[in-house]
Amino acid sequence: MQIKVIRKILEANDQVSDQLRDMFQEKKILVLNLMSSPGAGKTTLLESTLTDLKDEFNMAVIEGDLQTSNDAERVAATGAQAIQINTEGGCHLDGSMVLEAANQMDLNQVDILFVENVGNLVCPAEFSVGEDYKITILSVVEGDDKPEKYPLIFAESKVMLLNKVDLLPYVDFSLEKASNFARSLKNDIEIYPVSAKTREGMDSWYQWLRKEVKTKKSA
Ligand SMILES: Nc1nc2c(ncn2[C@@H]2O[C@H](COP(=O)(O)OP(=O)(O)O)[C@@H](O)[C@H]2O)c(=O)[nH]1
Ligand SMILES: [Mg+2]
Repeated sequence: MQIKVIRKILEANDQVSDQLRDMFQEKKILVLNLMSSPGAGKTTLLESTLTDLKDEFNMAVIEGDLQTSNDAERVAATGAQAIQINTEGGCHLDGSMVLEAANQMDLNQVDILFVENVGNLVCPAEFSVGEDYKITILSVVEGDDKPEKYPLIFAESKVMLLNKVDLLPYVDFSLEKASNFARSLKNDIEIYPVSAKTREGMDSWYQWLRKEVKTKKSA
């Protein structure tokens, strides 16, 4: 019985996310669903990306958190259009929340829409929000066994960003071990070690964004 209910919830979400996907496709917006545990650096990565690529792309952000509009304020300070969703206890964003937020935004000239999901490595993986790709950020302070412990989110992701590499000298984290686990779950996952703080490695991430925007526009 419980399984049926869960299936119905996921099916209802798939319908809304298909609607979102059509809307985003029509406008040729690259939509990226950013997922990670709390504190891995999603908002910091957005702040750096929005600042560094400001002159190249029109970017907008939908922020998801249980409470507060802190993250929307942080990203809006870069000049990007940003809107905050508060899930008030909900552990992930779903299609209908993102649809409501998207309807309040001006997406006509937007090239990239980032959706910062609620911080955890479990629930967000289950729910599509109409994105082109899911991106998972794992920071090096969390331990290199996380892809093995939370396989679904990594198996669902197009890209894994290994953030906070500036802290590698202080923690026991093997980039190779984390990467190998992630590849065993998804063999073509793209992996970029970065520091959203010092900008180390960020150029590879930016190159990936440039490539994907181009593909989207020509589709
Ligand atoms: N050393 C270091 N700290 C970082 C980096 N990225 C984020 N942080 C810090 O990690 C904390 C959480 O970052 P935040 O972006 O709010 O994470 P979020 O919860 O995933 O959005 C903040 O104190 C950031 O300054 C990084 O690349 N290196
Ligand atoms: Mg955040």
